[in-house]
Amino acid sequence: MNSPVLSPDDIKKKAGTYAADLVEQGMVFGLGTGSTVYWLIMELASRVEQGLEVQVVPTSVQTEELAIQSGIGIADLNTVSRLPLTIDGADEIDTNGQLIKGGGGALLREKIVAAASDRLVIIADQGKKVKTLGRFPLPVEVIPFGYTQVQQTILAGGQAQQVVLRQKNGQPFVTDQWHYILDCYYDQIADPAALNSLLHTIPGVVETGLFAGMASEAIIGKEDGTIELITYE
Ligand code: A5P
Repeated sequence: MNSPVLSPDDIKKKAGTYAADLVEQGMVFGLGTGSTVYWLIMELASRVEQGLEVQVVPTSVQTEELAIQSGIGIADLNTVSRLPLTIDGADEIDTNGQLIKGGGGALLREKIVAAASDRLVIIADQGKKVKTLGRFPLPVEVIPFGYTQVQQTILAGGQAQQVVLRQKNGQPFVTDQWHYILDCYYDQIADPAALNSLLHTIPGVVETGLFAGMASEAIIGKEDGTIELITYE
């Protein structure tokens, strides 16, 4: 018998649903953003109906609204010391577990929550796995004031081929924290930690979508319906 070939959304559903087993009764944990996390929230919603009591620190307004609609409690990051766990999606994952995030524009809160977490578990479909980061344009969150200066500086640095202001409905896309996003096109990002540090030296850069050395594990959904579990050093 041939193995099933799951649709992209069904693969995300598998990974998201699988991750719900990491959540324990009474836990306060970080909840990411995106279409894979959506399925985790749906699974949590059904477990909440069956008596699961948890609180989440949401990484976006979108996730917060969805969590509230699903009966999941919300915690304020300012009231916790550390989070034992955060589960989030990613746009690219390299072989060392370094990530590009921010395709949905939530990278700033996602990075703050990830940094506050003892364990960052990434849920994704197999298409997100790459040898070296860079196929996906790198989102860089910037202050709207003078953003074209940041754009020019990134380009002048020589590594990015193109730096594009993200738009929505013909207007600059505005993040939950009222910033803009520059999508930066690289051939390859050989040293994500170094590029992250370099970008942070530019006045006006708030955060980058490079998450280096932050992910501890990944739950990867595959086309044949199986799950690959990866642990990073
Ligand atoms: C949100 O800004 C991103 O970092 C998401 O975590 C990422 O885009 C993954 O989203 P999907 O699960 O929708 O692919």
